[in-house]
Amino acid sequence: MRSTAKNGAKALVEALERAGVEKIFGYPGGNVIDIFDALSTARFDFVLARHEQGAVHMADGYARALGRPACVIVTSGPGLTNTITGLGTANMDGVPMVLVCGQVPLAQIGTDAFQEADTTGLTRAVSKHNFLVHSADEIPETVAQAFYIATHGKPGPVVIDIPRDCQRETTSAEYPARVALRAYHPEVSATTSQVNRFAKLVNSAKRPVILAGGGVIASDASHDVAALARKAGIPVSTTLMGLGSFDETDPLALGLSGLHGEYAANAAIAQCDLLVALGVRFNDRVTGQTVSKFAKRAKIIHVDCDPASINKNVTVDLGITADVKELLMTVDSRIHSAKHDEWLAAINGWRRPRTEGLKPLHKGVIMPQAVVEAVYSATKGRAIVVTDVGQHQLWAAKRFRHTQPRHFISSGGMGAMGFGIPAAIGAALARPGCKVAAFLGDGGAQMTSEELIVAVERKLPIVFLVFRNSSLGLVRQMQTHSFAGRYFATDLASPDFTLLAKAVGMKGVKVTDPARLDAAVASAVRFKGPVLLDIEVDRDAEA
Ligand SMILES: Cc1ncc(C[n+]2csc(CCOP(=O)(O)OP(=O)(O)O)c2C)c(N)n1
Repeated sequence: MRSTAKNGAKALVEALERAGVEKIFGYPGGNVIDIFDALSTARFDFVLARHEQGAVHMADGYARALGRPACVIVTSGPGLTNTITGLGTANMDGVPMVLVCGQVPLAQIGTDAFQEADTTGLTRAVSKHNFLVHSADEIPETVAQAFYIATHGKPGPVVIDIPRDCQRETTSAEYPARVALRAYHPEVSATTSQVNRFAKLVNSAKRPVILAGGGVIASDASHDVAALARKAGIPVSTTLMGLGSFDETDPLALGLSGLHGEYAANAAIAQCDLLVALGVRFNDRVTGQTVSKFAKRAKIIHVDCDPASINKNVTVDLGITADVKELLMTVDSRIHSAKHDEWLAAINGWRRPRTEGLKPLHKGVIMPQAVVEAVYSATKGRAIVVTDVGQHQLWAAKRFRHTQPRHFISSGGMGAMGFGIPAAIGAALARPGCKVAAFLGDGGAQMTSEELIVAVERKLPIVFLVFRNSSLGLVRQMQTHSFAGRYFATDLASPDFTLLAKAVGMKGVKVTDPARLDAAVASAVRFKGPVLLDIEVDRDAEA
């Protein structure tokens, strides 16, 4: 069946509808003006960010909270270059999204035309794949392929660059019924012998540990990990990206491991005889700088959907390229019930009391850890936690007891300051009715504060918590320990964030008194719309 003729912009909009897109994040400009004209009569909810970096981080937060690919549309040149940090963040953390950008007309590519940028070159290193469209006829099929690539195998961002003349020329091309990609077949299953070896290693281990990463959440395998852990009596630690993949109120939970992780989790990994690593990348924050010392008494099983990650950073005894959920479902019947009482007792001996970090360092000054506790209790642990990058990120990661997947959203691999505000907006748009707690440093909050107004426009139930320590805290902490306290470029003046909030029509409250902290947080959590708490915290507290 041939559809009626339309221009390329309309073909794009129809293809995005067919791909299941509901919301589009973005920013207009001359080289996407035809696309925006087509959008004006389409049924999408278009979210206008205030900066293209904000649009991509919003899309990222939306995709992570919802578990579905997000869509972004920006213009050529500066529109595209502003997205690079957002793309890199999504690429490192395996977040599915399709970013469409405008391009100068085909004949002008390479002529230094106004707002021309080499999108293919610029996005190659920060996207999973990129396309440059050469005619309107290619648009529907390219959109279908882009969503396929973004969501199959290790998820990631895919870029479609559409020259302006391709948006304007006529096409009657149809959205394909099936995607046929000759060179991309990421779906791989474990062999029977791998499944048997997995079961044999687990059944014979005396001191096993599971390490759950973001891949567990991406493959929707949280229940399967919990089933394996409980049946075989295996404690579970998570990476930053894996927080929420295992209920931290479970006695088998060890919490975060790695550079900033819990002592007990790291001790367990150092002492275990089997490490079952599921959906992790083994980056340096997980393994430490000396990879040879990581889990050095253990046999290591590594299951990941990305074949390139197996034996990349850590040499393993059994590497399986497979979907984590599918593998765990297959292996389940071969796993024996077991208890490892002595091992668990040893681990329990390594646990540190949760009161650590709550004792005030200076009288009358709020401890930042107490802010996280206050949010946990006011939201009964049910908030979606979004963070920026810095000390506050680590306190939010470690002190909040994460119980559900897709409820901890943070820039893990890239560690991009400025992620928190827009990602919180994206998460709130993805999950209407859910309270979102955005943990922000006073540094990171200044990087993307232009997006606060979007939370007001949309009346989103977000509590923005700015940890005012008047410093770039995590860097200052490094200067304390590694540079004998020679502080440089880490003292930070900040605006009165409550006035900034008020300027965009948001409620803003200053909190300085430790005795008022719990009540202020509880009242902000009860508030229906967006609210910002500017909380003065102890700058000497360490993460
Ligand atoms: C875009 C970007 N620039 C620089 C850094 C390096 N960096 C990591 S943490 C940090 C300090 C963050 O300070 P703040 O936002 O105030 O949070 P805090 O550590 O005080 O909680 C810096 C500068 C980064 N991660 N991202």
